[in-house]
Amino acid sequence: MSNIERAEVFVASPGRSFVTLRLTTSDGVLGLGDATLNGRELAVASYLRDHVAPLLIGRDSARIEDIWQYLYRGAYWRRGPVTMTAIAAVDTALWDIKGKVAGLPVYQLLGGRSRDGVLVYSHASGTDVPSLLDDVARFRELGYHAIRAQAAVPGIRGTYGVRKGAVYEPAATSLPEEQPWSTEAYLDHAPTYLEAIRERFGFGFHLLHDVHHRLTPIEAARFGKRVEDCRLFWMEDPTPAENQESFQLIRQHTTTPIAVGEVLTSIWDVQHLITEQLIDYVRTSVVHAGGITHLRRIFDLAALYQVRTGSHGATDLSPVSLAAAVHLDLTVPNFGIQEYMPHAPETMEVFRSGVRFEDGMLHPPEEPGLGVEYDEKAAERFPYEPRYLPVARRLDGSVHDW
Ligand code: GCO
Ligand code: MG
Repeated sequence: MSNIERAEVFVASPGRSFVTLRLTTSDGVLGLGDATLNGRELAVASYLRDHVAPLLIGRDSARIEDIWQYLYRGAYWRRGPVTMTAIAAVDTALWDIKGKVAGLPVYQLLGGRSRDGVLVYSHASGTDVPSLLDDVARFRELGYHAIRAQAAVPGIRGTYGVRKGAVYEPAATSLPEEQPWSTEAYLDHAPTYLEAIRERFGFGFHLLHDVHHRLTPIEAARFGKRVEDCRLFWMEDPTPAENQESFQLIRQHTTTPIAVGEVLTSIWDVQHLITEQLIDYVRTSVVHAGGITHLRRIFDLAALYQVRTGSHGATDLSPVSLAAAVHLDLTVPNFGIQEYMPHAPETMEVFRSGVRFEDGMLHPPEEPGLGVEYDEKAAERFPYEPRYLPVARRLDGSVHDW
């Protein structure tokens, strides 16, 4: 029996802020899990250090399902992003350990390959339409078969989702920046650049767009209908998913596919969206939805309703998450697409990952476990600095939805 002997939590900011859990077994096997909850990092670090680590010591590291049930059902307070991210980190680290003990990459433990590689999309953006078109051309040259496109809204300072420098970094300030938002200006502008992309580059690749929860259901319906001829792969988070019935209204008006779930953290949070077929892609991720064990359960439920997967994979999810996602994506029958934004060079100095990009697809490392190492010495050079995403305010000064 290989018991959990140590549970260490590392918090560092190599490019972005990351919380990493490392478990060590009595046989000296290491397992890594991502525990990053962007903008609330220390809440998860404390949950793990203060409330979960003491429960893990001495437990059999092979009993992944039992430990998952113990942490989820055994606790009085269930669900929520902090809890589910903490459980995810433990679960991911245990799969990493199981792979190393078995001498197999994690995807083999999950049933083996269902496909040759994992189709990914990346993010093109522009401060105006010509620079967006140049960025789309660049991603086409890099070999991507799927591209998300976002452009700044004219007259509105600092549109979210638009890259400023070489690396996409929306969480740039130690207190949340406040940015203006105009739904009218966005609705007038966004369809025109999506159309310009199709006009210039044609339909030989997938085009995606993220609405970032900014529209009401009827506005989202209007948007989806307007862009139908662009044949989007998906429109993402068209409206907040708290009142899930509101997606019915969008559905009544448009066949533009819908993707939701990057801020949802359990099977209960996506149940209605899936079973009522209100979405086409579920965007829950390994790190925020309870790890590989729970995400697989969500994906199986989704498969019954022909909903496909499209996991969140922005740069605030660490390379440990990305590797875990790629192992799982390779195996699930109803895989759709995986989000992928290459991490900053500083991030990759700390996380050594064998995940490989080739011809628009990601491929997992073939070594046992997840195939990622954490260099804690390198991480010491990047002490934690709190950083927050911006907050949107309408032109009249009132707070808008994230
Ligand atoms: C996405 C997301 C990101 C998030 C980011 C938050 O689709 O990738 O919406 O842009 O906003 O992950 O930190
Ligand atoms: Mg998104």
